[in-house]
Amino acid sequence: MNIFDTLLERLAAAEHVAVLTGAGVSAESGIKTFRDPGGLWAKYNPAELASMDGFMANTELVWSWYMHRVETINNTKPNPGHKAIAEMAEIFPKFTLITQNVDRLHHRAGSEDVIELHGNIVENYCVDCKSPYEGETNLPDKQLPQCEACGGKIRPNVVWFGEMLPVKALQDAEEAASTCDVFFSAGTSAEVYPAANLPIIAKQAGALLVEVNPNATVLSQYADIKLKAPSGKALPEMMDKYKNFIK
Ligand code: BV8
Ligand code: ZN
Repeated sequence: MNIFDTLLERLAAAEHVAVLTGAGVSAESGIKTFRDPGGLWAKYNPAELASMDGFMANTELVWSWYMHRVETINNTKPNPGHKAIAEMAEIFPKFTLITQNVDRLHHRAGSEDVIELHGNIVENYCVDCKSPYEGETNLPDKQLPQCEACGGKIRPNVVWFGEMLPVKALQDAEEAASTCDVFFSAGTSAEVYPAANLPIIAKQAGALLVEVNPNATVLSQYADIKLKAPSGKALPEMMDKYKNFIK
């Protein structure tokens, strides 16, 4: 039996399918990844931008970097990979979507109950009093938004390096990884922890581990099945084959 048939068989027998996504799943929507050549980090050092110290030391730089990313996201839309993942939730008996992405494209593709391990880029809050900030974010002349309650600096609601992940999100993700029958790691270099532990937890718990990535990663050696193609192509094709297979 060829490896793809194994995947279809295991999906047909699966009670619970889980998917972990990273920046690669949004690449075909035109959003740069973090570590690919020319990616978001290419120009900057992650610790410099995506960390509290980086933000407090270079507030204008970090804030304008996030505003630039919000702009890009507002001018893009979910791609067929996001849509295939939204369809998976309709087809499998139990489905869990875990994302490291902060762009909310899964939500816009119709996915519900998305576990956002690293927060999201659309919400902002005050670093001092933590009040949610609903005011204007793109102010003229590089002015920075200020908290209306206490005048504190406003930051995006993402998880920065050195910051804890939302406790419930991580717990739910680990629970899904340890109980699912098939685990997809799609569009992630699997280099950022503790998210990168999830595929290993799934594999150790006996799930079939499928990697969807045109390139090899540190996870590839553990993957039972590798779909070495862009997720916007591999996932819709897989779902089409699966729907024919279960007819
Ligand atoms: C924490 C939000 C501790 C902001 C991000 C061990 C255990 C615990 C922590 C650590 C540890 N070792 C090191 C750490 C620290 C650190 C870490 O993991 N560092 C790494 C670099 C070694 N982890 C942390 O700091 C985490 N916090 O652990 O806190 C703690 C404990 C107690 C008390 C206090 C603190 C927080 C990590 C979260 C950081 N925030 N983002 C923002 O987005 O601006 S991380 C950032 O990287 C994004 O979220 C991104 O999603 C994530 C992972 O990157 P990927 O998504 O994988 O993207 P990447 O570019 O790397 O890869 C893209 C892939 O797609 C490539 O493989 C490419 O081939 C592929 N691809 C390209 N095109 C396509 C494609 N695939 C499919 N289709 C395509 N078309
Ligand atoms: Zn405040």
